[in-house]
Amino acid sequence: MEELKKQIKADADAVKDTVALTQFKAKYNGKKGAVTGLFSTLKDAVDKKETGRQINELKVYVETLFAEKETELLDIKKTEELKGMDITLPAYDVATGTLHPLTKVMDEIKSIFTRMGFSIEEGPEIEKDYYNFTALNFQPEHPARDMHDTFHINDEYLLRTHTSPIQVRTMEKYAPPLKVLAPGRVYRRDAIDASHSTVFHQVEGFMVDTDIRFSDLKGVLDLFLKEIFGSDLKTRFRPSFFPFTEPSAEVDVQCVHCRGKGCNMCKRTGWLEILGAGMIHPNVLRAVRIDPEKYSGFAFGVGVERIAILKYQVDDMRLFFENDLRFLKQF
Ligand code: 2NM
Repeated sequence: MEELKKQIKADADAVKDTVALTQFKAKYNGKKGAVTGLFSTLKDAVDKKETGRQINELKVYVETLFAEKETELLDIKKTEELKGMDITLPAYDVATGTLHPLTKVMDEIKSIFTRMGFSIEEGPEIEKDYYNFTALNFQPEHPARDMHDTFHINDEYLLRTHTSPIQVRTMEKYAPPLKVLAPGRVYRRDAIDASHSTVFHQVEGFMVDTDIRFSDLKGVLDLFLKEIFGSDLKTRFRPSFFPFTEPSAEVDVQCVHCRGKGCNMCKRTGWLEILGAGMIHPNVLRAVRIDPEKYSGFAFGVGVERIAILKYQVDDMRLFFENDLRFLKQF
């Protein structure tokens, strides 16, 4: 038995591949194997129990060596395989999408204003005439109602032409102080060309509290324009008219292209018109039951496509809506 055990060990040590390993196991534990054969000699043994135990021990010994050798051969095989490849090579690129340029600009605008303490509110695109016009101080026959042609759904409902209805809804829902940003998609019945689309995006914002002045509006918008276009650019405010603000202003920023010198983009003026703004009209505050004697506020509105066109120097607004990957991949 001792001799056989030594022989088993020597045979196992000599195994160099899986074929030899299979043969090794067959030689001892197979049907005609040497250890298997010993079991048939049991009937003639003096101490059957002890002999049986020893033979069984040999059988288990063969199995153990077989398992050890199998693991060893697998390790060798893996190491050999790795020799043939450079595991430091970078993985193949996985194709990923990109954010739409309008989403990027929208996110950037939201980020600038939330850092100034504004919260964000949204509202329905199918809106009541009341929230889109009446509550915003547009009289039934006010000429300003013609300022943007509207997609009407019926006498009561329309596609919102600006995001101002969000502000009305917000002022109805919450008491001042308020500092809110209203981003979203809006609709106007315009003829489509390089700078007009029937659907576009707006971000409006407003602030209502005791003692809000025009200087607060100037500070907030000046900071916004410097953040989004560059801190070296000046801003200017010109008098204007909106039904929902009094006084009202158009806000210009120095041309992002020539930085104020005058070029084709700014029609040699050095300035780009970028925002509308003003102090919220007392009639708007009254419509939402805020006392204009106690509270005041400012509001502003900006076109997201307009900012994206200037920031990325895109010359045709239709590119934003055509979903051409050759265009979208550039952002
Ligand atoms: C603009 C320009 C000026 C504006 C006003 C209001 C509200 F609801 F507070 F009265 N929301 N947005 C506003 C004012 C919008 O967009 C060019």
